Amino acid sequence: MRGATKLTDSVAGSDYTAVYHSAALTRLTGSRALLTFSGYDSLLGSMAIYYAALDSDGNIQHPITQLADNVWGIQPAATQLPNGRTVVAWVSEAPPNPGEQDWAVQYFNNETLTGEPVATETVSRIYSHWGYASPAPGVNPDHFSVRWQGTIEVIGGDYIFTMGSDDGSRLWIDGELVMDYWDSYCQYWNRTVALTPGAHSVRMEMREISGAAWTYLGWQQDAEDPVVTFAVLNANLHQVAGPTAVGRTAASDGSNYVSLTHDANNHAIFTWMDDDYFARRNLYYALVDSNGAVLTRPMILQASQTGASRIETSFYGYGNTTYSWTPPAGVDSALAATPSLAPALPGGSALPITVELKGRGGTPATSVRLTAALDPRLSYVSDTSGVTPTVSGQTVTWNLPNLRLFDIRQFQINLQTTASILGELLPVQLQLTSAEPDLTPADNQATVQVWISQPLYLPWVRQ
Ligand SMILES: [Ca+2]
Ligand SMILES: [Ca+2]
Repeated sequence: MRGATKLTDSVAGSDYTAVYHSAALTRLTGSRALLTFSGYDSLLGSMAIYYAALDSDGNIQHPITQLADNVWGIQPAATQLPNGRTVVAWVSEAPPNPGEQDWAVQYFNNETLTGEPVATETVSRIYSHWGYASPAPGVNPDHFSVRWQGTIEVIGGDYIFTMGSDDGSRLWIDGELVMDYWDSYCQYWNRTVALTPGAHSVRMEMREISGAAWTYLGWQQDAEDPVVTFAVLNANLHQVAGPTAVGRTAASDGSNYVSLTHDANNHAIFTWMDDDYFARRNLYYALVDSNGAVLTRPMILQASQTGASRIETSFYGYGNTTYSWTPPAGVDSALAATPSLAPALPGGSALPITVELKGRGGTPATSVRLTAALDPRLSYVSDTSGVTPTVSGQTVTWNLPNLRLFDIRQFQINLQTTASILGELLPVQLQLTSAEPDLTPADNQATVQVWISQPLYLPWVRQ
């Protein structure tokens, strides 16, 4: 057994990393565990998503790696698919940046980008912390300037650009100067820019006067609703797709927690909840493949489809779920009746019987019929189904609408009795049928015993 071990003090060039919320552990093949968490990146000045892998001895098998920056996301969850790829998902306050891309970089040994560059390179992010050192071979540690040029692809809308540098910097989008802080130093600046869908050219320049130097450029859509976001790691835990938004949560009060599981076909299954623990009426669902393609955009399973006023889940609906379910192909209806013992006054009314009909199969049940066979000493009075039953002798028959998957219908049946012997039990046999054969006939029947009984009120004694 290994004692508690500190993973790290800081990551990604940050001065420190503060982990917010709880970290999640996911079991991986090869006796490994994936640790996912969100942390505060002091260089970015914002939250970022991180992951790392441990081996079975608790040693770091894959170092802590930043998966997405500037996300304001919390508590990422993960699931490893049968093909070895792993999907990590989290909730952001805005759609993610379009991911890494090529930026052509030019370094100049002056503060004014004058003359020929002394060094060039291509980087995938504008995100560097050079400290007091030179940013590239042949470049001064002070009194230098840098130009980045690239093209970003956006889905369109208002985008918040965050530019930061030590010392000054300025930003052009499609040739227009949108931020100019050339004479400033060591800060972050924001500007919201409306962008049409498609490609836009971006140019950023910075200058270093002296001391430490760093730089950053990020952008994200200006959105108010939380966004479920994911990325895909390959078997070696290198990022191969994303970050990608599966779309907005369908309700503005979507929770900040997402759960993940998978099926046998290498699909990651996303579910998340409404935020209000006491009034959760919606469960959201989306399906993603191992290449990062969104197969099913977010859809809602409503509480009305489960018959309860809210959906019960684990804490905040968060976690790495381990279970997925495919409805059986065919018709499977089910019947329940409560109470199983329904008290009745001698020669009077019985406590109403509540029947509940459920659709559990992938195929709708048609010609749905409920029959109640009453004891000879019972008679039908009324019900709340909205359907007028046929009464033939002691048999009451309701012809009901089709029962689809997740349908739940409840109604009450009021009965009267002629029996008067206390303690007598009068059976009511309930049977649910449809035009199709039922996959599990055993749960299509129920019995209620009407119990002839006398209400007895005990005196209240006060000491
Ligand atoms: Ca400086
Ligand atoms: Ca059944």
